[in-house]
Amino acid sequence: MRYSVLLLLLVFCYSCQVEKPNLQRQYIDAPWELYLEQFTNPIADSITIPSTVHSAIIAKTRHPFIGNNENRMQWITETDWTYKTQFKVDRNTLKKEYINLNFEGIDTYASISLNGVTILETDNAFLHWKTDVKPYLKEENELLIAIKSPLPIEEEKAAANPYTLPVGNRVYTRKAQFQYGWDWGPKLNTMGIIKPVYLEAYDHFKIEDVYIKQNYIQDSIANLTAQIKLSRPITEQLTYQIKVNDSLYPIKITDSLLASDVHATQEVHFEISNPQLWWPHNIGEPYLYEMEVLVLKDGKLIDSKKLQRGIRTIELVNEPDDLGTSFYFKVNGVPVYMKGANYIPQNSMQDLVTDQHYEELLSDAVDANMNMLRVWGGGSYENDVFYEKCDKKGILVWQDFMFACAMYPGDDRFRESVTQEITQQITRLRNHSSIALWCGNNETSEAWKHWGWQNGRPQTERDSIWEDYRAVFQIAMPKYVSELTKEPYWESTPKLGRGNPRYEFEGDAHDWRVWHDAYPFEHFEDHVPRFMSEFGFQSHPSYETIQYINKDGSLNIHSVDYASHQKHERGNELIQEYMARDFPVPTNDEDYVYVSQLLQAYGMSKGFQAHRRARPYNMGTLFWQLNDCWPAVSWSSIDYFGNWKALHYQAKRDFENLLISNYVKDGVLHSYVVNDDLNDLTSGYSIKIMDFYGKELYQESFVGTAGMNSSTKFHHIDLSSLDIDLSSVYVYTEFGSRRAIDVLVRPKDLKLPKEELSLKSIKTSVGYQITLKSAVFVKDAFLYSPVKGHFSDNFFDLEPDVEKTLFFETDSDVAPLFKYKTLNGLMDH
Ligand code: BMA
Repeated sequence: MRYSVLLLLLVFCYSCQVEKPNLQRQYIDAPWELYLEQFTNPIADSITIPSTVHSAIIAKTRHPFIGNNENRMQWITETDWTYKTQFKVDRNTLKKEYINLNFEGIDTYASISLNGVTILETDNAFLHWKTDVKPYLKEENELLIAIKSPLPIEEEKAAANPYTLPVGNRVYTRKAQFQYGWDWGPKLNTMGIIKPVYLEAYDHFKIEDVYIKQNYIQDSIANLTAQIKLSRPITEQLTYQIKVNDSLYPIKITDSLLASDVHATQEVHFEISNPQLWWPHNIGEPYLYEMEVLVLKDGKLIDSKKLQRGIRTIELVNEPDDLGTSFYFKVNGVPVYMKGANYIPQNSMQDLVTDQHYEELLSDAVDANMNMLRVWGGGSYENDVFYEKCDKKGILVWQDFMFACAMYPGDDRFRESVTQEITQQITRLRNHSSIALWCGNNETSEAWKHWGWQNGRPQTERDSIWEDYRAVFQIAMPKYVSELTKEPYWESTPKLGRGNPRYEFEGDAHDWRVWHDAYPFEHFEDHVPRFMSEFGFQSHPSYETIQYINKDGSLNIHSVDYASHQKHERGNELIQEYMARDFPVPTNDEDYVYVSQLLQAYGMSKGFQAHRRARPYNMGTLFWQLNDCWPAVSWSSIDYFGNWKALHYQAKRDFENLLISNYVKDGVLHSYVVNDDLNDLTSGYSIKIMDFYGKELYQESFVGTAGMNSSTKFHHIDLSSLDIDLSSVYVYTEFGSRRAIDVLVRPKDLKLPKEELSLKSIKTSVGYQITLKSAVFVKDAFLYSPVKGHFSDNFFDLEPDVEKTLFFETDSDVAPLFKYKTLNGLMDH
């Protein structure tokens, strides 16, 4: 029965595809001109959209990412700018019944006029603006977008507010908050047409939005509803059709002949039998269905919309237990341990981020075995391409709303604008299977409670500020998230600041005891929270990035140029302090940069492993931060030019589903196996203690089982019972496909011998194959080359007389010179 319905549907749908679509879209993307003042000479022309004023004028001025140019470019933010373009519209388009002009993103305060008529005033960079232009559009048109500096507008708004809000005037403008300067980013407060501009012309009506709502999955059936919103209410009967994988999949449509309701929406219910579920990539396949919704009137196709949709459930389990309150995600009913990082905008001039950048960065996340990224609240709701790629690659997204480290105003326009913003953004993103969580803000609740912001304020003022917080994060957001989506809502990250002793036991945590409070890295081992949503440590970027920052092209990390790219006031001091605790401190810059990366990877690895060992108490580890928005000293694991730091290679190792984790506590070596796969693994386990020349001093082996989705303690060794100099040995552990190499003392205390490394390389079709070998144990071998490329592995240890093969991928035709550094090379011999 079901299959006969299916066949009829196929035949019918094929015939409607040949119909000419009713909807026409015309992008107004080039060429635009940019003026300092209207109607004089343009400062830049041939501009394409998206555009920011900074990127548009780089060629005429200087690059804000080089040297300390940033300081000399602040005038750009203080200036008003006008974009102008001319475009033609054909007669057929002009004859259409409805013609709208769409601006998917304008940063921020703009007055927009078409052929001399003001058609729009904008004040929120996170809104999609749309306006009817049928009355004003001609065959030849002029479009003008006059953007005002946000600074005086914010001052006016601040003056109208009855009291001063904690962090300055950025809170008055709905635009990416990091543009005002952050502890990893420049003050590059830009303006522009940051998303596409286009005309949409149609007769009758168009589909405004389609939401494929997943009702339930039961008895091998996925029950779904397509919520279809039309551009206006339609009283005549319409035919709705749903295609899934071009209808080749068993699909059953229940009702499909209906008029839209007064809200112009209609719901069509359908089912998919034996659905293939979507999984994060480390657990299964992120399978996506191709879906298409078609709306016909009197047998004629009026509009259709295609999308890709995964079928899966997501739950946030936040339940009281013996130890506090859990915080973990279940995907398709299975608890999934989250491994990943916090994502910030990839460029201060966000118009410069290409699809290729998204592809590379998100592939790098998958390569490092990450299954979750958090889109941090001080940046932007990302472009569609970001979420499309996360859907395809099986990366879950923790989506913050764009509010960070501040208390926000509560005037009518602000609230109205925020309501529009959150409903628009949820509606835009809710079909993405990657979205796992909607989170109200970054650290706003923590800041209010623990950062001294209430000090000296009268009670009435405190109440009023908190009321404004409640209105958005406790009332509006949870209401719209639950009305518009099925994904969970979390009010603020972290749940509790580290000033609250319960932060380790409830909800998610940002543990900045390491770094901001200068606690030793071992803190991560003794204080494991339920879900670590932020923790981090800074390092210097690649040599390429340092040379780019310094105007003289040098590797000098003490230059004035370079100093302006360290935005944390105690940053360099803290790196130095931690380095002296655990590593030899080199005196030359080139070695110092190398050790700073080892230090970051070393400290963060203690966290990753402690968190994973502690599952199911802890169910997630997201570090601060994946990427950079400009060339800088920062917490990132990948620098602005896409180079992996030691941390990214370390995360890749520590985030593999199967992890051997060894650590020393009070003279005892504890050995764990963590298995994130959904199968038990029984295999031979072997642990050896070896000296640096390959002599075995201790060994133990047995067959063990690492239970699925759990952490198991396999073995321990009381080191004091062995007659071994701990600074002259390494530990080799093997289980299943994994091998781990660990040392038993701080790196600076190792008595590493002089290395004798041999390096051979042979050309391959995509780069070079490199083989390394050493007669003695080598710690932290780092390969580098002046030729741009990517090493498949780096910052690794080498066992004596064991060959290591890796690859260097490059597009360059220049034969690279491979150089290396090792920790052995930095020791006094
Ligand atoms: C976190 C983030 C950012 C900040 C980082 C490092 O709390 O939310 O605000 O950049 O710390 O200080």
